Amino acid sequence: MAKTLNALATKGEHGSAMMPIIQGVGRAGVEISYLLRGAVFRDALGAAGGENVQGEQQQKIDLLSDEIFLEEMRSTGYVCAVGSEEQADLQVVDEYADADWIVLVDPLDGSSNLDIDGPVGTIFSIVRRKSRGTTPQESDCLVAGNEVVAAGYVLYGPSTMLVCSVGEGVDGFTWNPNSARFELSHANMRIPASGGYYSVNESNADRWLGGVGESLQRMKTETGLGMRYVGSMVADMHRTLLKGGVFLYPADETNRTGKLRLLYEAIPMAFLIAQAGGKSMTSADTSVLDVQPEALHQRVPVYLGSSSAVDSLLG
Ligand code: P6P
Repeated sequence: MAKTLNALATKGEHGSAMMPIIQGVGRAGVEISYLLRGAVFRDALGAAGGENVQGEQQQKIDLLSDEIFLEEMRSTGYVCAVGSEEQADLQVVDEYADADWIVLVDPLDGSSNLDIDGPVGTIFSIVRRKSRGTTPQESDCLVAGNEVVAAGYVLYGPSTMLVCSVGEGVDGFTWNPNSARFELSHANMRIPASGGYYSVNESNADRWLGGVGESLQRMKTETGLGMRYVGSMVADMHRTLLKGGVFLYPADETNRTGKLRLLYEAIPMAFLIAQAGGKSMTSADTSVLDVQPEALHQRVPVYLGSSSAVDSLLG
C-alpha cells in the first residue's frame, strides 16, 4: 500500500495538526495543475492587466491560482488568515477568524515562465498566529523562520509534486493520477553535501551589491560546479535539493534588499533546506531563519543549498 500525505501526521510536534491544511494545499495543487494544463484553451495565460503589490504584472492565472488556494485554505476550517503574494493585505478567513493557523503563500511562483510552458510552483508556510481572541492582523503572520511549523512547495512540472516538512525531515510526494492522490516518492530527502550546480541569474552580476561577484568567481574555482538556472524558484530549488549546490538571489542596484520575498519564498525554502541538512543564509553571518519579519511583502537576499557550497560562496 503506497504511503500518502498522511505519512506526515506522525512527524514533528504538530504533524497531525498540520494534516487538514497540508491536505488543502494538495487539493489546491491538483486544481492549479489542471488549470495550468488547460490554461491556453481558456485564454487564462497572459497579463491580467493589473499589477500586484510588488509592482509586477499579474498574469490571469496568478489571480485564479490565488483564488483557488484561498478557497482551499478556507475549506480546511483550521486557517484564520492567508498572506499571499497576490494580495496587498492579509486575507482573513471570516468563518474561522479564531483558528490557530496562518498560511503564507506564493500561489503561482515563476508564472512568467508559463508562456514558454516552463515549470512553476506554489510555495507555502504555516505559522501559529501570534495573537488570540482578536481578528488576525498582519502582525500575526510576522513569524521568524525558526518558528515555522510546516512549509513546502508544489512543483508543476512533468509530474506534480508536493515537497513538505512538518519539522522532522523533508518528504516528497508525487500526484498519482491512477489513484487520484499524492503518494510518497521521495522519502527523507537530504541535500547532497557536495556536487550539483550553482543557480543564479548571472546577467545581474555587474549590479550585485557587497562583492558577491568576486565571491561567486572564487566559489566556481573552488568547487568547479556547473550552472543551471530556470528563473522559477521552485524548479531551481527542487534541483538544488535533489542534486546539491547553491541557489542565490543577491541584492543588486535594482533590488537593494533582494528580489525574493521573505515570508512566502525565502523562509519556506530555507526551512526545507535546513530540514534537509543544508544551509540557508541571507548574508555571511545571518540565517534566513533568524530574520525577524517586519512586513508581509518584505524582500531579502538568499543563499540556499549545500553547506559546503554556501560556505564557499559566503566565506
Ligand atoms: P529573475 C519569479 O518571478 C521569481 O519570483 C522566482 O520564482 C525566481 O527565482 C525569480 O523571480 C527570478 O527572477 O530576475 O532571474 O527573472
